[in-house]
Amino acid sequence: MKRRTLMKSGAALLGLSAIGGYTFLSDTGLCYASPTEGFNNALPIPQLLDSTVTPDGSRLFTFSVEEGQKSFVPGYITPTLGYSGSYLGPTIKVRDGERVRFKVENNLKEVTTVHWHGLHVPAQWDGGPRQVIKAGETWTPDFTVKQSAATLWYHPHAMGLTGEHAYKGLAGLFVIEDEISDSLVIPKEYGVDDIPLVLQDRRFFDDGRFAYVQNMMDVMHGVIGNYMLVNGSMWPNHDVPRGLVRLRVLNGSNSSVYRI
Ligand SMILES: [Cu+2]
Repeated sequence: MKRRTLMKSGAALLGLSAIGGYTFLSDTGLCYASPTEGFNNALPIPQLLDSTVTPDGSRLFTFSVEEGQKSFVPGYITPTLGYSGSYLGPTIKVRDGERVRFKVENNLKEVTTVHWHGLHVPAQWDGGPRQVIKAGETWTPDFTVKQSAATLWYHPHAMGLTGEHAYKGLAGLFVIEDEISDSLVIPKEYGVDDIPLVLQDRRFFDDGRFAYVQNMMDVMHGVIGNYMLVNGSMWPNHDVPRGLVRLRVLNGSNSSVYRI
């Protein structure tokens, strides 16, 4: 499959009209870019999160939970949430066997948590609903990575707020490498030939705000969007080097499944 085919096919989504008096932003002429037009936005590649080595040899990663805003649809500003930025978060890359520590500062006006989705961690550092980070507070998990190479992610898991926080932009990739992944003859240069693709569908109000759960259909089936984002960008394109390219695809959507 050609890379452009993959990215473009992400746009083929169900249409959605306004339900029950809510005014959603229409996708007419916007979502359904043709194969030869649109896709003029450079694909954003989440940065790798920097770390420092602490005296005990563990690696310390620091990031924050922030409010922000971003224009996804031209002409509309959307209030967002993000990790150390306005939407999504940096990619955290670690190795099997490594002891890692984090400093996570919650700059929201409400609680959140940071859940390491797919990581095998002690319950106290899992970031589930019981590991609340209050507004203005900092959380300092500390664990040893003990699992095979994988593409995982981190996102909030606060009681009653998980879906909304993720929808507004709180999600990032968590990549583990190990001796086996080192030994494989596959692309390994992050952002160059090893490219993350976070797929998300979104629905907006006609003032640009995200339209998360609005009606019983949303509650029962999950919120299905009529706009498609890849790494937080609509209609992205990206030039890749000649040869083999690795795509790490994350379905970072709240409800939708995709046929790619
Ligand atoms: Cu999860």
